[in-house]
Amino acid sequence: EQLKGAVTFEHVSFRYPGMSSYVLKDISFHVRPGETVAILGSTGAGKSSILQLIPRLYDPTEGAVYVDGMNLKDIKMDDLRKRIGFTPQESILFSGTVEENLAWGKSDASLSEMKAAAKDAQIHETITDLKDGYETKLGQKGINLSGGQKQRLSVARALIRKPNILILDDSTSALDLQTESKVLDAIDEYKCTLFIVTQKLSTAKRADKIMLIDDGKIIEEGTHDQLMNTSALYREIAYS
Ligand code: DCP
Repeated sequence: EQLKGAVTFEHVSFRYPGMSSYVLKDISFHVRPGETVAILGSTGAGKSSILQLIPRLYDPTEGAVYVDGMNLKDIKMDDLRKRIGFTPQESILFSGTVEENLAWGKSDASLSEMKAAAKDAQIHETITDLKDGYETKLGQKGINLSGGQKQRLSVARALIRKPNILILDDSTSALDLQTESKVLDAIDEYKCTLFIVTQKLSTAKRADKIMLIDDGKIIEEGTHDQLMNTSALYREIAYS
């Protein structure tokens, strides 16, 4: 409960275990509690690699990551897991009911908590329209969801724990602009620090900070208005 959600990267360089080349090169930034950070960049630039370091899926090869001034290595993994919501690029759903999938990682979640999160993620109505509602089986022995539905279910799963830090790694890419905007409006109410990988200008515009990543480095940083003024590269993305 104590985490506020400030995130600091200090000269972080990273290479995957067993690899010789660095995928992140001297990344430094500071995000204040409650800020929204949009991360943009072409494929393979290192966006996912940056975000994976926050829940400690990997540790930096050099440098350090701090949350609320504490080195991540000094925070108990259990506390991190409780306070950080992370939806990976590929939604991870398993063969089980909607309810079981939502509660994954937080087995004490109540149905009303699940419903509240599902409403925020704009997936509640889809669920109640299913044959057995929240008890509907997914996967091989059940029904298949569309890409966008899977993404919203993963977002709901992350919201259930009311995270201080929420990381959406391209997890709203399959949503139409209007639905995505509703999801982001609801997330605003959680007052969490939000990292969102996106290709959408409408999402970048909402952010307190936009980070443009290329070849493992932050090449531009600022708000939409600032970057429209200062960055030819950002303008190129904005008008494309
Ligand atoms: N990489 C790797 N091993 C992994 C994951 C990635 O060697 N397990 C490499 C591939 C890229 C670099 O790291 O050269 C950066 O990959 P990212 O997934 O971090 O890049 P992005 O998230 O920016 O790319 P995308 O938008 O395609 O997800």
